[in-house]
Amino acid sequence: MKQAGTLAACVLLTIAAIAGTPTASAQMDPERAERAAETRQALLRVMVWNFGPLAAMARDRIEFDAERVAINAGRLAALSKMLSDAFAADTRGHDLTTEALDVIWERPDAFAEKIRANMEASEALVAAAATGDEGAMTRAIGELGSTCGSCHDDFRVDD
Ligand code: ASC
Repeated sequence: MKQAGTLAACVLLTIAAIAGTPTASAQMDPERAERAAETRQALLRVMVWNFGPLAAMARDRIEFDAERVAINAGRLAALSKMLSDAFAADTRGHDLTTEALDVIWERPDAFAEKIRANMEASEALVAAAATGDEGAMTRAIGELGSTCGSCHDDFRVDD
């Protein structure tokens, strides 16, 4: 009986190891997970705050302001570099208010590639802003926005 119990425990542990299913308790305490989620949401909120006006300019919804593009582009390039650290905490298995999908931590290379594209596109916008060419800035804003959307397609809960 004791042996059967030990065998059952071994089988379960092996299944858990193969499945690689993270358990909340094995990861981090719930408060840390909640803070991690809040931090990445805050980062993305500040990114949206900086990108929003640029998207509105590119869509001709507000007046184009090259100086504002240059300022916000610089901020976005800095913020983009924080994404990988902000998502480093694997919060799978925690009960959180989040749109982050588990696939972020299941396919870290694919996620890192999305971040790399965002960093590159924000640097390209900084470069476009330095030229003072409105057309170049508008195109670079569109390309930066599409890196946001491309990541959301695969790694964020559908709206
Ligand atoms: C934004 C915003 C996003 C991106 C995305 C572009 O302004 O909040 O998530 O642009 O919509 O595809």
